Amino acid sequence: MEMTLRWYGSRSDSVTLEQIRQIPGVKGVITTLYETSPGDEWALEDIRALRAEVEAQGLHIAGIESVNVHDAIKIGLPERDLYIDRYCKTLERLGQEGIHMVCYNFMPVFDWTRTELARRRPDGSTVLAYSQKAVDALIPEQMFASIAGDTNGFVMPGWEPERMERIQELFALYQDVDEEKLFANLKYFLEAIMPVCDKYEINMAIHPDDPAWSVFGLPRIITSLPNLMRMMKMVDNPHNGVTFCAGSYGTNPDNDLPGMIRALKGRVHFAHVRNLKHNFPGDFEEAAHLSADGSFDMYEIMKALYDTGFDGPIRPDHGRMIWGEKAMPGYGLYDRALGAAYLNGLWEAIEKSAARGM
Ligand SMILES: [Mn+2]
Repeated sequence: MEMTLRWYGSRSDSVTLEQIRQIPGVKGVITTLYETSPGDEWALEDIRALRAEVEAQGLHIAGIESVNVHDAIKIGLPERDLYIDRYCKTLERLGQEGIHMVCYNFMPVFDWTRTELARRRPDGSTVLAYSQKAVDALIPEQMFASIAGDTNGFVMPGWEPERMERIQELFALYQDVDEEKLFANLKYFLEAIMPVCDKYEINMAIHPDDPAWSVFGLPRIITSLPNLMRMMKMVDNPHNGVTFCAGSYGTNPDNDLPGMIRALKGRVHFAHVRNLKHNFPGDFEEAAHLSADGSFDMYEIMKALYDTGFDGPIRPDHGRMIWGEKAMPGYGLYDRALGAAYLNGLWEAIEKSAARGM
């Protein structure tokens, strides 16, 4: 595995590359071209400039999160071929620039969903949280307004105000898209991009739906092991893989996280490892990465990655807001750096125990 940190670019992130470089064991960043929109063809010179900026600080780009998929592709509109063609051009250029892992998602309308961005925990830290009761009481248009005041002034990826203004229109477009249709549209997309992925050795890593169930009646398919196995089989190419996001799959306590990693051996191309605390059914909040602070066994998650020979980029995921930091909720420096150090510690212990035959 390679420990990395997500970086939102010098224009949007409060965390700098200089700071990231000082986190022990972090040599790679996960980033994207934040000025692009889904459906844009990325210019080679923009990719080169981003790469040069990262490399000037002694780091490298370990992968892209994300190259977003245009809604026409998810919905299956006639113009999808045009957008798939552009997606392929972007992948080609990333491959030419030595980037071989691309994260994406296939979630309709909403990216991740939370009902609170700053729930206070007993230790005074604040975290992102989700309450099904709160979601059930909202209409989709209110969702954005209800969290907008807690973003610390940052634009949350997937929750851009321009996108939220189009919510009703988006819901109408997805009206006839059920789970079966979404699977079919994903298959169409993957089959079209696999030749480019084969040529440039690009590992595609689909991010799970978060939370791992239908929200506001929209179909969600990347939620469970049976659905993932269906996806792996429908386009059976090693470059068709997953982002194993512990926090997203773990929103559903029925998902056995280490068991899923073991079943997906060879197809996990990227890992997001964080912890959640389930309070009661339908209510969870994000926790520190430490096993004891939440509901997941982080040792077992890392052990499953180790045992399956995982060698892709890994990153700590959302962190708590601590020590007075003002940053994009979930993406401050301090708690993610603690997360990286902790995960590196688990990995070293697992590696050394294995070498001693323990
Ligand atoms: Mn994630």
